Amino acid sequence: MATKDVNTASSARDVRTIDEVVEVIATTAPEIRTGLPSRRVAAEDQNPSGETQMAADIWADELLCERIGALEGVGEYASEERPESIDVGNGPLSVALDPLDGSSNLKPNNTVGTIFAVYDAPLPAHGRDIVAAGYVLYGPVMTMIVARDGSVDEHIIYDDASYELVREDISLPENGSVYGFGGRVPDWTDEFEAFAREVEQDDSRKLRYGGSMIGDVNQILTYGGIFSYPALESAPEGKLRVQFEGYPIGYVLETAGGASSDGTKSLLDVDKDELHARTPVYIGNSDLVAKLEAALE
Ligand code: AHM
Ligand code: MG
Repeated sequence: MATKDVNTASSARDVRTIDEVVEVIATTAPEIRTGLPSRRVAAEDQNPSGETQMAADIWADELLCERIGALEGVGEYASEERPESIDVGNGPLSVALDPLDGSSNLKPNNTVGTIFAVYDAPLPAHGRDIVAAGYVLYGPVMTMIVARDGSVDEHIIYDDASYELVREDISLPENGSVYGFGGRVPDWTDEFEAFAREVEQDDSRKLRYGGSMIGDVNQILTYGGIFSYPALESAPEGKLRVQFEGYPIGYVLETAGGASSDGTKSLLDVDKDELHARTPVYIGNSDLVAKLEAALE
């Protein structure tokens, strides 16, 4: 469940490559945001998870693939939008992206994000191989969260592609005050529904669910609480993907002193060897995630 026992980069070369990946993610973000207005339409294709892709998903993936793939220290690139990982060089690190998380939010103009994970292993990699992870949140302000070297930092990204560190070593606030749970309520398991009702009983907590994991997770990082896209009766593995969503968000939350779980163990300990495998996702304050695990037992 909770640890601060996260992996970090060991060589100077890997540290430099992570710096470069973060730089690409930050400097490409304003361009992605500028390109969204004309790409809020469904594309003809489906992604490997069988979901309709938006034109913006495909475009953001291609743009980021080209730039991340050009970095010398990166050997493999994969994303939620392409079936296989691709070789992009001889570097030892792999980068896995959800180029536009929550892209169904483009139509109603709600929050979307870009999630990244850097693995010190070939893809599909294991959660314990992550050496850095984070995300860009395209909200009223563009912010970037980066977890690496045991610290979670927040940056503001400006329209001219410059970015500024605004918060260092973020810790999840205690006494979390927000919660957000995905999936249809009638599709929740009885155990999860009972847990959700218990969470709601505390009148200091408010429901916050926006349909973009990154927007919802950033609320948890700001106010504390619990987010989940749970195991469903119709989908015991939930919806979110291990490599592109589960591991990176688990890494961010655990580095911030919170907890992550697939229902029984840390997301970072999930063993799935298929690139687009899914997992239930539960993240937030350690006490709430411990209660959740007890409720699902
Ligand atoms: P996506 O990466 O294809 O956008 O799908 C992931 C998103 C998450 O951001 C969010 O938590 C979830 O799907 C919302 O799903 P739903 O629309 O079923 O509530
Ligand atoms: Mg996603």
